[in-house]
Amino acid sequence: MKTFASPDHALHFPKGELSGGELVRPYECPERWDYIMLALTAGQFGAPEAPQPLNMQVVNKIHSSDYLRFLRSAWQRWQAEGFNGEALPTVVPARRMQQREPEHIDGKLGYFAMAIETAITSGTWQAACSSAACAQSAANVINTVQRSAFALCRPPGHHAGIDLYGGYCFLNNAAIAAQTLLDNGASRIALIDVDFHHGNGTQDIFYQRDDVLFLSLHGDPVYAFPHFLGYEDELGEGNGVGFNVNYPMMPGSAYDIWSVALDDAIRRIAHYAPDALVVSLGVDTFEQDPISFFKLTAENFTQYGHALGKLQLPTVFVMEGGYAVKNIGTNTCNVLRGFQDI
Ligand code: OKP
Ligand code: ZN
Repeated sequence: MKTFASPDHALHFPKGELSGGELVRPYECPERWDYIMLALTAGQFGAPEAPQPLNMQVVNKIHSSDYLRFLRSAWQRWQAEGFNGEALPTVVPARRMQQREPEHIDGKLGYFAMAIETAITSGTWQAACSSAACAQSAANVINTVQRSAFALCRPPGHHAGIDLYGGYCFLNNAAIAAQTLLDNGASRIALIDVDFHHGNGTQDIFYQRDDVLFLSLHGDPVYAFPHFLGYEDELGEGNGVGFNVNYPMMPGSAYDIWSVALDDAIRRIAHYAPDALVVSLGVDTFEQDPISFFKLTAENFTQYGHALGKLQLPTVFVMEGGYAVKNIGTNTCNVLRGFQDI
């Protein structure tokens, strides 16, 4: 399996994340990347390759031009105001307040935010582009010989919507991988999101489309971030009706429950008969994850990797969350090893 990673991830390292009313050291930290690199290199995967430059034509099919213009210039606008801290929103457009994009950066930050814990800093745009480039390169390497690839994306992407950032995400790396596969000739993609959190951004992007079947296994939004999306009755819209499948699960859910949802998702994927599979791979379902409430063990990651491998589909793995930093490399590689061991 080819793997892709970029050292540019380190350009995004905010000092603060708004959590429990405090500015804490971000859970989504650069060491996450280091531990995954270490495990990849120590295992049978070898040193990852650097990605090719990001093809913005694909990104423009996923995110709005207003949003991309905002992200690209947010830090510069923030600095131009003379602000000392990292760029965080303070005002958000609540009900009946979403008619226009404000001119002031304070207004823009809230306008494009789906959550306000995530700071934008000087290197955020570059890091987000390189992260997306890893996903894109992994998608581009898929052919009859290379049946699978892994993108060590950081920052993650699945909370980033058409014109929304937040939840540590800026560009939707998995959606960019799916669109890349379509642009390379695929006609149907299945995108399964196994991160603990609902992939609200990916759902948003493909909600009206029937060329990407989106399935997400996650903590019930009644109890878990992102709270506003990820319910079972969200089935898609227009052409997309029936192409969005959510599996919300209760606090404390272990593999006996989680694997039932996975088996159903796998059955639906097989029935859809896609040309390729994209996996939004978050390992924050781990029992020791500090911000999540599922109870998967290290061994469970190998098991579900194996189950995904049995689909026998060209597969692009895109890294998402996972905050038990010391275990993140092992758990991620367990999925990849399970997948290959078929
Ligand atoms: C990103 B990814 C819980 C606050 C949650 C944001 C979590 C973003 C997760 N009290 N904060 O899906 O792993
Ligand atoms: Zn997550």
